[in-house]
Amino acid sequence: MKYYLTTPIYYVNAAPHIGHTYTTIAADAIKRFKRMQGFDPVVLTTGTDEHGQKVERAAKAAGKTPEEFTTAVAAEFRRQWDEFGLQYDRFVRTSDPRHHETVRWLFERCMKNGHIYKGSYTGQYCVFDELYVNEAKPGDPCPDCGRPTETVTEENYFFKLSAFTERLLELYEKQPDFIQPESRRNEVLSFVKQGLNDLSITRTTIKWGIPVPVEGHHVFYVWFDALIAYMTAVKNTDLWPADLHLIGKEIVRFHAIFWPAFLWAADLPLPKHIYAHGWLLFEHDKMSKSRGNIVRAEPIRKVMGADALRYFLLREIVFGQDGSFSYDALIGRYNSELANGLGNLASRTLTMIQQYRGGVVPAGNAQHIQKVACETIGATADAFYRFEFSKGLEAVWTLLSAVDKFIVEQAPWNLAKKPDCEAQLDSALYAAAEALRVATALLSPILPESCAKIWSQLGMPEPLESVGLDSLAWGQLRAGQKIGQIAAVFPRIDAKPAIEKMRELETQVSAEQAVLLGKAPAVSPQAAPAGPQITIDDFSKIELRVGQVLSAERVKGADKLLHLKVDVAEAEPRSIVAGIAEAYAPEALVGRKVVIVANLAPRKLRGLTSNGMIVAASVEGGKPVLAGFLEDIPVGARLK
Ligand code: ME8
Repeated sequence: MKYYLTTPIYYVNAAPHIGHTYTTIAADAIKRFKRMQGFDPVVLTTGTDEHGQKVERAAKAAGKTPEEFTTAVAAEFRRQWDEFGLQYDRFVRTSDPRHHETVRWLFERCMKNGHIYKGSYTGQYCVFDELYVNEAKPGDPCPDCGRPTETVTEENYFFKLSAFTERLLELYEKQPDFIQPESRRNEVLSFVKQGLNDLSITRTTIKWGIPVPVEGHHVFYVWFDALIAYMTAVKNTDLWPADLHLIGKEIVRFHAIFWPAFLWAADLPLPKHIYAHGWLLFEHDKMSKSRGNIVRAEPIRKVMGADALRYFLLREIVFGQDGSFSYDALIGRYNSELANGLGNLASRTLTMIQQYRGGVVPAGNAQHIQKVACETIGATADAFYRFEFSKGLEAVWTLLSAVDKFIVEQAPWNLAKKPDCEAQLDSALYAAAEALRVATALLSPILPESCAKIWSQLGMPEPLESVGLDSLAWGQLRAGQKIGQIAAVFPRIDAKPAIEKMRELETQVSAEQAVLLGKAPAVSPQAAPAGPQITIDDFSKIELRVGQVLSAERVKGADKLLHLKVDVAEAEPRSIVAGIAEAYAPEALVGRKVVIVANLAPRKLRGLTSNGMIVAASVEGGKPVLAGFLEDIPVGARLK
């Protein structure tokens, strides 16, 4: 039976960050697990969402045509997924002519069935989110991103979404697992219960999009265009409908409301499940390109390996809920659970087989470990089946700890010294190796690269990918099997240098991405202007301190300025006016830690006192980016 799953089709107005990697890693893990469950073929689609005003503007800013720009960024997404070993089968780009064809085909089917009409629309539009903001008045900010909305009047084609309200409610009722997890289903349900408005699905104000049949001056609204990419990827195959759309929670309404309605209107089958996972947070805020608080996955892969990040993301965060990323937590889990846990058990077990049995797996058994292993197979499979990765991994670690304890109790190093304990030693070694084999098979969807290494060190003759969940059972490790070459799979990592290296690479990768997106000119470090040198005493005159933004608002009549209240651990918060309004929405700054120059003489700006300065970096013609910290640091701390 086939299984077709998708990730979102990512926007190309920013390069990939760890949030995109998170979804794609989860999708890859699900794909591998489904294969283990016996689905065949299992097909994963990912890709890039390339149309719309945001992309048009980004391309222009980069001095490229939209085609050149989107091709470069799409290639960067692909490169990242390839280097991460993520097994996508289709990479769909919405600028591909084959996709244009599918969109027009679907539109015409909806039109023929009477679900589309022509009308005109005047309203507020958020260019950043590509969304009309209902009920907003001119000048109102976008409720999602806080950026100012623009007033637009357009002749549009409308989709009769309102006509699908009842049918959607019935769908959620009859198929409670259509939207998962439950919290997201409830959110969609209460939204739809309020009634739906018709949806404008074409634009005349935008050029970079798919032209509407007959009316070439209209292009399709990006969400009508983007959702259909899931179908383009598998057109002319029997893979549709999708079994799963895996997405982040902020786009659940588009998937759970618009998409089924479009498909019904075109008489096409619906996807079976939509799973909206939570957000990856950094410094308590959603990690996102607009907030500028992103971490990239590439430096982590280069320093710690792809599996380290896969493990961390799927173990640390309860899938479906929000969770935080930090370098300390990443290295902490790696060292205690991968290096000291799985890695140590593997090398210990294999080394003992090498030492005491000449590298040949002995025959034997241990009832207690067999029982725990059998329970673990059931518990892990059950959890992974429900995408409860963290719970499934926890179950495997229960087995690993049981085996660790068992080895300590059995003390094979003592048994090996006693000739009458041969059989007991055989049993201890067999049980440990067999438990390791079971754990490795179960972990393979999450840790594919490392599990393949352990598998070959165990000397398993069949490929790891051929292990099916149904047939995975205790006792399949063959006595007499020769183990392979032993090597450490998860060497311990020294936190401080590793974090420093990742930070250094982060700066490098972000500079490379800025060049790719045309946000910064390519500069080599040597080319940076040297400037006059200062002494340490000169530097110490500048009092740099950690502050935390308590409130932020726009300054009337000044597009670039924000008025901030910043806590610097003094009796009163500081009032600071900063020229960062074009780069940051005020509400995105509240709670954020910043660096301020605390001893700058106060000055007046637009009638407001600015007592200090916020430190930000920028390149010629680019937007300012606030200086910040990857670890927590108390307010008021001095930078030296
Ligand atoms: O929304 N935490 O594209 P996008 C977790 N083009 N996941 C995150 C994340 C974070 N901080 N940041 C991003 C779009 N993601 C549309 C989709 S689909 C037909 C069109 C992941 O580039 C998560 O999967 O903004 C989220 O839904 C997606 O990237 C948004 O990617």
